[in-house]
Amino acid sequence: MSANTDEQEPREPAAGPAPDAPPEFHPYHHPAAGWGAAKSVTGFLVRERALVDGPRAIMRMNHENTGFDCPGCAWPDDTKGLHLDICENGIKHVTWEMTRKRVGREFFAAHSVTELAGWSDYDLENQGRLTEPMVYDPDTDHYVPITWKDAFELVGSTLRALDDPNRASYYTSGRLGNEATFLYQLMARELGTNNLPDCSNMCHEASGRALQASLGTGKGTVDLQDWDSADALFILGVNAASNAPRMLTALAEAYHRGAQIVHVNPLVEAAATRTIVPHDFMDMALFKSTRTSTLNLQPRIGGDMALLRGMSKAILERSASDPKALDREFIERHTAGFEEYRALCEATPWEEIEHQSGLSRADVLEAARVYAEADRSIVSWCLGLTQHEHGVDTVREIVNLLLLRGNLGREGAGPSPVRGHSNVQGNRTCGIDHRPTDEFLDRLEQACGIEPPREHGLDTVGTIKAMHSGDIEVFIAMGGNFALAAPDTPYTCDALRRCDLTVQVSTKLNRSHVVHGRRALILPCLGRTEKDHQRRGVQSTSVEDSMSMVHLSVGMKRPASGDLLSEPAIVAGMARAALPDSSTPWEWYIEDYDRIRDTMAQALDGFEDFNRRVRLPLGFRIKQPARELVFLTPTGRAEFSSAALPDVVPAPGTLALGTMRSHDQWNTTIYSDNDRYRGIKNLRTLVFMNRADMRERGIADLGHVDITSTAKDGSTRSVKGYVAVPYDIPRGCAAGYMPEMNVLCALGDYSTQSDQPIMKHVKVTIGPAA
Ligand SMILES: Nc1nc2c(c(=O)[nH]1)N[C@H]1C(S)=C(S)[C@@H](COP(=O)(O)OP(=O)(O)OC[C@H]3O[C@@H](n4cnc5c(=O)[nH]c(N)nc54)[C@H](O)[C@@H]3O)O[C@H]1N2
Ligand SMILES: Nc1nc2c(c(=O)[nH]1)N[C@H]1C(S)=C(S)[C@@H](COP(=O)(O)OP(=O)(O)OC[C@H]3O[C@@H](n4cnc5c(=O)[nH]c(N)nc54)[C@H](O)[C@@H]3O)O[C@H]1N2
Ligand SMILES: [Mo]
Repeated sequence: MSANTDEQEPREPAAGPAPDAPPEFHPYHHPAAGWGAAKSVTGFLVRERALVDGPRAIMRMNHENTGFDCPGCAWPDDTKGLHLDICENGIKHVTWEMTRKRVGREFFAAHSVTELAGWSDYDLENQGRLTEPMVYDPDTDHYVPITWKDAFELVGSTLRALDDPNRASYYTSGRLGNEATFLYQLMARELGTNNLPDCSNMCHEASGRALQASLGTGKGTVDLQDWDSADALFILGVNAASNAPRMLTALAEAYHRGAQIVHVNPLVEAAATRTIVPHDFMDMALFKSTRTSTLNLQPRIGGDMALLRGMSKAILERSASDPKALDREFIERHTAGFEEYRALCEATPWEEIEHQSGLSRADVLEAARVYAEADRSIVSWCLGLTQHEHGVDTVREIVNLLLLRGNLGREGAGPSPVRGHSNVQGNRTCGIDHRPTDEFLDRLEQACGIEPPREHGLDTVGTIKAMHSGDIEVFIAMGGNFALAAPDTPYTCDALRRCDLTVQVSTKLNRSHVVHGRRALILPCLGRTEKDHQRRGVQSTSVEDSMSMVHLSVGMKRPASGDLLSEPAIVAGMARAALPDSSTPWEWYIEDYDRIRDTMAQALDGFEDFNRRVRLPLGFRIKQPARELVFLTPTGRAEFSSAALPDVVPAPGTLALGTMRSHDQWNTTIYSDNDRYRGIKNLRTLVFMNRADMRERGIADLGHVDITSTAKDGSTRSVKGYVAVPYDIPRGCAAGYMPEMNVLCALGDYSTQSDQPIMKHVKVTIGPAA
């Protein structure tokens, strides 16, 4: 390991920790969760030196309005309120925030930004919690302390000096609570812009647009009770055991009561096998596992829409002899566009459905049979369906299938997207939207006495383009790790570096602090686990889960440092400095968040009587018109869509690559180089491939490969020296980890339907390493 220095291309710093042992590859045969998870958690608590605080915090997580909301994912809390509904990854996520390690001024004095830029992402975050505001000093290339007052004044004076408010962009990562969210969008709009990109632009934008177009509401319609009473659950494109582990409980319970559970995923993920229910101590003690699947289908990447179309076709064929196959009354009374859709399904040949889905006709018919025989069906999905060119059409095809059998607006039935960040859904509800509706803006205008801009703003991709061209000069991020989460890493980093000012409101150090504008601020904030003291006492914030339940989250820990501010207070500080004459009572709002909620109750649809209802034991559910069979669509009905099937089959010699998370990471936060359920230890720079595809390319098992993507505009991007891991994945498909593989995703390759970057269907060639 010596002589290879000068001539080598500069390599991107690794995302994960430097491995302390060689990589290992062993197929995983144990149930999901259970003792493997318990062992992993204990090791993690020890490493983070949180053995005392960790378990105490966990007992306070997700409890009826007395604890804090688990920041791990957006799966709803168990409404029975009886047992401790926790999971391995939620514990890891909370512990990561509660670490005793600190990053203070001494740390920044000791390490220049250029030096830090060479560190791995793991090492950056692993330094611990940020403790005081810092400003970049270009003369010394170090971050140096700055007072909150001066930091706010730097933001304020820079924003005031812009010749056009649209030269600033305000990013949100989905951790932000509702109250801070509301103030943040208010600040942007009072300043005069709708430039409000968010992580949802990379996540579930397609789901929102599809559901809005079909049903007139951009959210799922089911809740956890519906999950408890469905006869069939269809789970598409989600790695639940890692990314929504509390879903395992719902799956195991469904299996016990005899429900059908169909998983649709190019990979057979751990949640599609067996689980030991995480909180069931008896099951844990007895090693008793439960099946979590009755049928697994492995379509090709992007093949879901063809599968769904095939299921509809089968249902329609079946209806010729089985009058109960279709819910004709529902179709007649509540939908529009059925005849056109029926004709389209009939005209789509089975050969095309097989070719595009990568499944046999028998498999498609089997899925359709399960669907036809269930009285109540839920279809649930995540990124495997949304991060595609045709994500919107695919989610609309889910709705088509549900409508055929009236699986909407009744118990145990309906669409159920699994959202990502714990409050990403609440962010949108509370105004983070670069394309706000006029109704929303009218109410905001009335409730807050501002004149919001009407022109649509920039989303994530649009912001990166505008930073690059110089149209955006100021970039403010409420949380997240924009540099690494966004596509086309070098391009995005270049875009950030062209800004005049970048501001990161964060809990931990990350890549977006060392890739910054000409001037840069790091503003450290309280985490969700921490007590938020304001003038009128300890404050709570609210969040909304995947199933539209809004409830309070109250921190209980002493803050990581005495110099942290809450996110609402940071927004208010920036806003007052940028808008000295504003008649919005920024300081008054921060004294007591009930005051923010009173304004939100006036401004936001569904938030009437907010302060009272959010304090009900389980909070409240935002009303869902579609659930009541009220469709706010142009026809006033649920609308079938009739989109042509896209061609998703890779061209000869190429593969479709999906980028995804390992078990041991939270988006850009990497906990280790392991991916337990996929049998990987100590390696992240790998690509899962079908062995036949490897043979065809002369790639040995665990051989080194170079991967090159070709963008829509013909440009190419590469990663080199990855390890090819033979895996049970359909031919023509490959998979590997984000954020390392974001360098392969061209910024211009976003869906024309959703504007979402195409992160699950990257066109690549893979060959032995040069
Ligand atoms: N522990 C943990 N929890 C998390 C996160 C985390 O990073 N760590 N991230 C959070 C966030 S922000 C989000 S958005 C969610 C993400 O949750 P997921 O959607 O589970 O995220 P990914 O890891 O991207 O996994 C996508 C899954 O889709 C499958 N897939 C890929 N392409 C296709 C396809 O064409 N069709 C089908 N049917 N499946 C496909 C992959 O095999 C994989 O199982 O999780 C949230 N929860
Ligand atoms: N190739 C590829 N790229 C992807 C994806 C993919 O599947 N493939 N998935 C996309 C998706 S779904 C998403 S959601 C994005 C994620 O994009 P982001 O939300 O931007 O990224 P995260 O990694 O979740 O952000 C982690 C950082 O958040 C900060 N943080 C943590 N807690 C708090 C808090 O309480 N307050 C504040 N202010 N900051 C906090 C910490 O500093 C931490 O370093 O990535 C997207 N990128
Ligand atoms: Mo996400």
